[in-house]
Amino acid sequence: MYAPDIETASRDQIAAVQLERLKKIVKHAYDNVEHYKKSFDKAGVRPEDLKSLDDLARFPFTVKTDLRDNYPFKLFAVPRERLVRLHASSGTTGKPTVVGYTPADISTWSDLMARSMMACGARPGDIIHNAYGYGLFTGGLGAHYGAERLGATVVPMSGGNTEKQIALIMDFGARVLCATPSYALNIAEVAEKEGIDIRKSSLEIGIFGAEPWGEPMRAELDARLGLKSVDIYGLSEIMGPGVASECLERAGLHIWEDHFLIEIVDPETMKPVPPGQAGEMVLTTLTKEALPMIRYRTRDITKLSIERCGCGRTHGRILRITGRNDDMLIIRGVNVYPSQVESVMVGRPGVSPHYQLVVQREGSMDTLTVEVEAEPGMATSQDAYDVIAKDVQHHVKTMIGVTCRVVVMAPGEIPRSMGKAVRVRDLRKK
Ligand code: DLL
Repeated sequence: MYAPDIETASRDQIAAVQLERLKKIVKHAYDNVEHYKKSFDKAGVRPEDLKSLDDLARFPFTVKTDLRDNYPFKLFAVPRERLVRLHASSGTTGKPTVVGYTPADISTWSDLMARSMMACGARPGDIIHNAYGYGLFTGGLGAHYGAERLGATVVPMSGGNTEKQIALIMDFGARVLCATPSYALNIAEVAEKEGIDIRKSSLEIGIFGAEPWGEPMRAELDARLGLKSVDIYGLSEIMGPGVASECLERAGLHIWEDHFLIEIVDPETMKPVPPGQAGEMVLTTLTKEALPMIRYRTRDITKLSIERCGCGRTHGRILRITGRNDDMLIIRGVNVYPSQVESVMVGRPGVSPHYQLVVQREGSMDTLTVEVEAEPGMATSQDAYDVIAKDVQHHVKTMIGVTCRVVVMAPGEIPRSMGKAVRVRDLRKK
């Protein structure tokens, strides 16, 4: 077990570190960012009002549109010249969300990624094959710097060129694979097609994140890649990957509370939910210089547990993120998360774990079509496909209560992801 002092500090020690850092960061934001000055003044609160961690609840939330409204650089708390890196997320509409880092921010991020990777089972001296996309997305460079900080040898592959990825994994002897779960599945599938038994490779650990995935997908990835899949979470607005990560217990993701203060709130009332109940995760950065985020509404739904983990770490654990508020589809009044459909699909006989949901409006009715793919080697007759369609339709109905149309496609017909998979085509918005 690896756990430097702060990872096993008592809850009181963690709270003391948090309060000291929180006071500083709130003042830093107020003094240097016009947006925070205005919003705190409007809410009638000042940094000096922060006497305990609970006092944070008096401060206003920050939301994604605040980043867009202050595009590109107006939320930065340091002069632009002090930034050494920018990242951005494309977003589906409008301007991208821009984030920036000082040298100290990059160093903290590297530390936390190294800490996360260590918790996931990576070790100094490992070869880490990094298939997260490099570029404006934080996954590639985040994992890269973390792997170097850990003392590993990083292979900076980025996404795509899957045959070559497989060849290099086999030739170099990577022990750790970093990728989105959907791309990891793609790697497994291409290896199988090429007749390469990647389960016999040197891979032992998969550090997978950046999109929702569930236990059935974990079992699938463990089996098809012959490794132990571990979940890592993060978001650009707060830092990038490494905000939280599982340890080898695989029982929730440790959120690194010496750098992030977590609240779980009811997304309707914005009041804290009772302990152990699910709600929206709100995060405050405690150490970010360039882009301090005070009470940022992540839109991610989870639960927090502060019970001590079997690994000995004391930092609270969040439950796997099953979906974002924004991803939730409302179909004929029923709330549907793509991840619920995924849990129906993965491991179901006859279908492969690739799928897309197509939502349309016919007259005043929403319709849901689930596009699935027949497993390679299945009979391709219409009769065989009808049996699959009926089976999937029945299980989706049982799981989420919505009757859907199921279209069975031939193996390989659903687009494969190189990064985050596109699971939904909502044609109602057009
Ligand atoms: O996805 C950072 C990242 C890179 C995390 C690599 C892990 C590995 P963004 O592109 O800003 O940053 O997207 C952040 O992705 O709010 C979640 O909705 C979702 N997400 C990230 N990790 C997970 C995960 C990166 N492990 C958004 N499980 C977040 C479920 C995740 N959803």
